[in-house]
Amino acid sequence: MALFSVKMRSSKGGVHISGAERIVKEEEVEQTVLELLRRAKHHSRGEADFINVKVEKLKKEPLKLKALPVFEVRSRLPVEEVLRRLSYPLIPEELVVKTYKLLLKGPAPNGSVMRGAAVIEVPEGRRLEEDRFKGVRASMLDGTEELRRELQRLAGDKFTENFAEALVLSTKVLHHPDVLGELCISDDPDYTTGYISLKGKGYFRVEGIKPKGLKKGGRAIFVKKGCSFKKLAEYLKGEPVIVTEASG
Ligand code: PML
Repeated sequence: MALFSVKMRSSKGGVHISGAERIVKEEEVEQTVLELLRRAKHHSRGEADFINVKVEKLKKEPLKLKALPVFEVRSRLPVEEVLRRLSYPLIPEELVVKTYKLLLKGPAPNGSVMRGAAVIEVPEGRRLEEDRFKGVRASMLDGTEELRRELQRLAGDKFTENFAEALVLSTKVLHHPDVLGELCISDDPDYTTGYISLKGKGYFRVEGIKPKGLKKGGRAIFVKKGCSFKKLAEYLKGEPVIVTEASG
């Protein structure tokens, strides 16, 4: 049966407001386009003056993945210390802290938020993305309704749409053999829960990862030395992935 990718992105005055995507059956395309349009129009960050919706037939069957195991981190330690402890020994402690500071500062060359993720080689911290404004974006992904229901049940009042989407994205990112981890801080000034995902461990939600009101943030993907940026970008952008169920 033919499957379609439906992608939406919206902006106001040239500034990104929201984005979402789904992978759906042919008969669901119309309904999905409407849903994403509605979402683009009514967003907490304001009313969009530009909305782009793209519908594309998939050229291959999506990979079906189980979501990363999710952990809620509760700690009184400073965030930097939490990240250090979680990422040891996969990612050098100083590299994870340096990357955290970079995302808070704005990782693009002019100190703004990047459009996609930075790619950071472990252990030295060399940045591999060719364009430091653009970075690389993971796309062609979705989660099933079953996953959503399980996440709502497991996360309870900590469930958010951002969480479900981020878990799907990070599950895809971490599935690549060269990826060791991903650090994410939302650039939404009101959304202060971020995460670090680590290979073989899971997705760790960190409350208060940034101060409320800060418009900075972004994503960083940690990769093994020798990782080909080109091949990683091809996988992240082009390989369709559906996350079917939660872990645990
Ligand atoms: C974003 O939407 O910009 C990032 C969302 C991060 C979600 C973290 C979580 O709630 O688990």
